[in-house]
Amino acid sequence: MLPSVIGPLVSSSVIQRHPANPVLSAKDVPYQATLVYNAGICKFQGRYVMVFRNDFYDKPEGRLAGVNLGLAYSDDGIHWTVTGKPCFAMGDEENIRAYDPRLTVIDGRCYMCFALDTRHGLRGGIAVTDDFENFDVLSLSVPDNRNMVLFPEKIGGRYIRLERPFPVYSRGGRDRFDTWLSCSPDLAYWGDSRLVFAVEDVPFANNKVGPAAPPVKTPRGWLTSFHAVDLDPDRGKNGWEKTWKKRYTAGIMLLDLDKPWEVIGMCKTPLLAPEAPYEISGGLRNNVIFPGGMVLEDSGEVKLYYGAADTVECLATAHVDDLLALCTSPRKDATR
Ligand code: BMA
Repeated sequence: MLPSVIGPLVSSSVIQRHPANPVLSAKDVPYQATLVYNAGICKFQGRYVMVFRNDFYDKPEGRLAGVNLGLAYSDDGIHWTVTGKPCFAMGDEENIRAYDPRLTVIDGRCYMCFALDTRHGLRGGIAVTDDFENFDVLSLSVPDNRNMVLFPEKIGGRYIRLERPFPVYSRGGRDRFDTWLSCSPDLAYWGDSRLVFAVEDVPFANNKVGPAAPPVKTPRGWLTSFHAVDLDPDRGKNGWEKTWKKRYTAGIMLLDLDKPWEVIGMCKTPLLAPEAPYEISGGLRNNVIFPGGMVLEDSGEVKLYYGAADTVECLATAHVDDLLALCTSPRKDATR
């Protein structure tokens, strides 16, 4: 049985929010922008690259006018310059909007996973680019699936992605969404799907768990962030939206290097829980932390980028050894 209410949550002491937060917001964007968040980030050709989600409104707290993906570059991963126009949008009779990009560099090419709302369901897409101007869409899943992230290298000769399908009917007609993994010979055809971990495995979730940033390789395993969602029916308004009863936290785990569907160790408390002012107030949906990018520096510093309150983009840092030391618990816990 999942708990009906999770209660207060705090962030781990090993991670620090960057004093420059938010590192990107609508005021940094030279075209129509309102909510700038849930970015994918990677190091590519000597620079940090960010592709961010931009929901633009006719006026603040007004009506959603559209969604596109913007592009920003940085030399230090902290200060960003947004280019003059959005880099990606998918809108036509069938496709409504692409959003929540995640970037992974594999063999020198940059791959972008994204969610795609369509008139017939929610699809997960994978595109490739070499210049962030031209994108080739390589695959689109059947509905409903999203939050795909690619591992940065082939494992056992196959490309691997984490993903979060939406099994509504078979999980009791409610949100009970888990994290899965699929394999591909070519990034177009996906199969050999397996469950990686479920809502029941995360003590700070009672609603859904999904992939966050693409995994980072360490000698001990794939260091992998995830998002965990709890719902509390007693929560009130919590943002511009009429009512917002969910909370999104970031978790951390380690996956086996050769069998990435095996969780070697999981931290059973949140890595980041909403606490800072830009996470808990003033946003479209407060209490949301949604990581989409993780960079491991040569110094051992890990930069974790996350959307906050579905409104701005933020950065938190930790040492890789401290993150690995958190990933100790078995996936299945006798208490749940
Ligand atoms: C998820 C996605 C994310 C969003 C989050 C919190 O389902 O829509 O884009 O950040 O909800 O609203």
